[in-house]
Amino acid sequence: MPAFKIVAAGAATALAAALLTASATPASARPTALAAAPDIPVANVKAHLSQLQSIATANGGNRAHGRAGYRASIDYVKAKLDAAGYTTALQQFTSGGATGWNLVADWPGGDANHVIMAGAHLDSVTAGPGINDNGSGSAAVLETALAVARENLQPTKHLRFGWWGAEELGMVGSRAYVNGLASTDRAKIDGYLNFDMIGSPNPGYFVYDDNAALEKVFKDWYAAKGIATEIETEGDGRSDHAPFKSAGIPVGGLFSGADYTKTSAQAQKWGGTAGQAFDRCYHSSCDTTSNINDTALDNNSDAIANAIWTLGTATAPPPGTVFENTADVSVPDNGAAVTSSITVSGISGNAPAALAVGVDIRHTWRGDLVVDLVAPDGSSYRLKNSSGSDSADNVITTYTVNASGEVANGTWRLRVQDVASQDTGYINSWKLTF
Ligand code: DTR
Ligand code: CA
Ligand code: ZN
Ligand code: ZN
Repeated sequence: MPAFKIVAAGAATALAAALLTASATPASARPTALAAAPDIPVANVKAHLSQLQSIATANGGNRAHGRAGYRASIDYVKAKLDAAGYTTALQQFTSGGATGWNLVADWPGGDANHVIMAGAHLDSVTAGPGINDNGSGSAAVLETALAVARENLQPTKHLRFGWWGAEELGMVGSRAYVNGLASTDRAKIDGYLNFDMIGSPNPGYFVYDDNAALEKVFKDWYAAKGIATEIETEGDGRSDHAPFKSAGIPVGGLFSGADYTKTSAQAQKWGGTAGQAFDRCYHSSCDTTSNINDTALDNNSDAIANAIWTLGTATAPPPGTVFENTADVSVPDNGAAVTSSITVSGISGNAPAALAVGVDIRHTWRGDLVVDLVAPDGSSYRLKNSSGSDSADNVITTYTVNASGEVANGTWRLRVQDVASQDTGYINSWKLTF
């Protein structure tokens, strides 16, 4: 397994150094969080669910768009956030001839140009109280926001939370929110995390795979707890992350399953009942406070808090940051070119006019080799031409490339080709210094 790492050159703090053991494809380099997230008391999350249940019971048995139960749900969540010091705003929209509302809550502080957002739809179907779908996501996001306030977290990035209306009518509220954002404001959202059904009674642990870096935050957290996860494949676009993704905003999230059936293999790793739906009360009147698996709700709530703390307090790598790939790649003798890639992230703007490209290729008769740097947009920079007379071994040197025309973030590649027979070798490592 190749080890990819980001090390800060110069006087940068140790904070910016984070060793990432990447999966098959290098995840973006990302420094560690400033502070660890607190445990989210599942009892607090369940207390919100009890309130939402009472609201539904007092309002015709549901919390659906256009019904009194939805507005009462919004008022409950807003009151908690106002009391905790959030800046809240209600966004009104109309769907199906009925008025709906989104609730957006900003935690004061953090870099307004880099927003981390988490959200959940607060509406239910008309058939029932919608406690798992989606009181669970709404309550977990609410309790995470309240934990931010309790800890008086001072994140490096700006934290925003959203509760969406009319998701059950087709992500109407979240789409209204995204479409109402100026493009400059959309560009400031570094990531949107969606939580829709995270306490299913026969739970699975599914992670959205729309963005590798966001997916990794959740997968690493669950791996550290010894809980297996699967990629959420029930259908992209089936919840409020879809409008954000369509707008080009990186999205991630968690899901514990709906009306699909848990397989025996899944029951082996997660427990529960094979051959039964993850949530037998999906979109039904029995989606009440009895329709919740406390362990799944607790785990997912804690995973949400970890993601907010990790993503919200991460610091961008300082200038002079090195991105390195130490995986060996063999170079076929007199054959096709091979590449080794490095995914760069957290560097704003373009690459420098003097981008240092450190190369370490072990190869007898190095004159056989042609070496290029390929930028994320595919443009290529020749580092070394072949030379029939250069019989020395190995190419261990640093090239300086004027890459100021290239956006820094993205996947860079070192391309190496052996263009003469006999003499073989491999890429030992290479690195980019920004
Ligand atoms: N459409 C959601 C439930 C749902 C079904 N598949 C997924 C996948 C990911 C998130 C949510 C869902 C609803 O009924 O609210
Ligand atoms: Ca917990
Ligand atoms: Zn639903
Ligand atoms: Zn839902």
